[in-house]
Amino acid sequence: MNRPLISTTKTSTDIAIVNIEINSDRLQEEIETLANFSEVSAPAVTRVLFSDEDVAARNFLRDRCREVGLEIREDPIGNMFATWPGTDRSLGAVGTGSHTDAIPNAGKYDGVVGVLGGLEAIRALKESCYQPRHDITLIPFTAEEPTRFNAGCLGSRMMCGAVTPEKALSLMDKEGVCLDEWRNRAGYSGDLAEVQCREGDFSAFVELHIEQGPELEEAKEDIGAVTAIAAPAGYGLRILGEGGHAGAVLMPKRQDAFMGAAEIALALEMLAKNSGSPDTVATIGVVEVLPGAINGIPNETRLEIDVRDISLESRDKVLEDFRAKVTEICERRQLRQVWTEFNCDPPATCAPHIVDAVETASAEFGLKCRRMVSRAYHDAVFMARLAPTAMIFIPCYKGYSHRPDEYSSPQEIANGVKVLAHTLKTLAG
Ligand code: HGY
Ligand code: MN
Ligand code: MN
Repeated sequence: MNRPLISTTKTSTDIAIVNIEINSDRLQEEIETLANFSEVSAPAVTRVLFSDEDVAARNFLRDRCREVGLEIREDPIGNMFATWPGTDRSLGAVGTGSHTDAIPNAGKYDGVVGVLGGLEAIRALKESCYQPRHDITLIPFTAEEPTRFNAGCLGSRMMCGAVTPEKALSLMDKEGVCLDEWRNRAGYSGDLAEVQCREGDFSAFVELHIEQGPELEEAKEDIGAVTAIAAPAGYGLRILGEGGHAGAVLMPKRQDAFMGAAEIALALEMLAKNSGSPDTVATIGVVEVLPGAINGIPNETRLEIDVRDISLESRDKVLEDFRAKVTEICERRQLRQVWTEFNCDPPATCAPHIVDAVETASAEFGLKCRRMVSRAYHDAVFMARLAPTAMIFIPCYKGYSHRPDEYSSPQEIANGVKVLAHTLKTLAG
């Protein structure tokens, strides 16, 4: 049972928490404003790395952080660091944040709740006259989504050294435009080596995010204290065969690159379903068939493959079996296979003391909290390599995400923000 809304000011619905006010109306207004920076019309949101819409969103965010009096720094890849100085600046910062980029035709809450909610948590703490010992830094990370370069969490990967400046500079989008060109267009330059953080820069990191799954809503619980984050693996796979005339080449003579890819796709689904782990998921979200003519036998099919599991072992077993299956299908059909690895990361384990702090904060506000895993990946996966890290989940409608009808209510979001504010206060001393 949530605490009743306590409205202490005439103009907005406030949720007072432990003598701190979350201004839910202000936060909702900002979420709606940010959603307008989109390549497509509402309710869908498309905001791809370094696009005009992404740059407009960054400008909006920078202004809102400045209005709160936060110190703003942006690194050469576009990660933003909006800092509330602590009384002892020699201590590692307590970080919070998420992302504002969005895949095509997504919703308006994925990532945004953690960025604007993080800003609201800082404002609420400031307005309560609390003064942290550690710096508290809000980080809108660059490119959490893989849309532009097939590299998810690019900003946080570079911060923890999981992607080198050389590797980053080699990235190119589907139109052949390289990372440097895109970041310069967005107003970023400088030595990418400066992106990597030093040991001790952060003492903790906690990310607020919508669950992107149905568990909390189905269990009628308010908060998820995340204990582990799934291990993502992403690959490009080109299947190469022989093209030809759709009418003239008889079936026994064909080396059809699409039919082979279709058999490979179904084999992947079968392996994921029969992996023995309920957490194994496999997706082929991008398929390109060449030459792309109704009467031309495909000579090439390009697949983009995403395989995940909370258990590294079961994920890697599925990948191993899948490679073997691809080889068997290609040999039988006289096709060739060309792989590109986009990423293959270990899962992240959340810091027990921060998970405890999330549970304590939830109890403080009379919110129901459950420990759970994250099946989506997040920047927290890479921040966990820099500092003790955890995540706070809030429910979202039917678990929908990466689609225009993604939704979390103002109350659900405010619950998450107040638990975040309380957790930041615990971590920042
Ligand atoms: O794909 C993911 O898990 C994240 O939403 N980028
Ligand atoms: Mn996402
Ligand atoms: Mn996200």
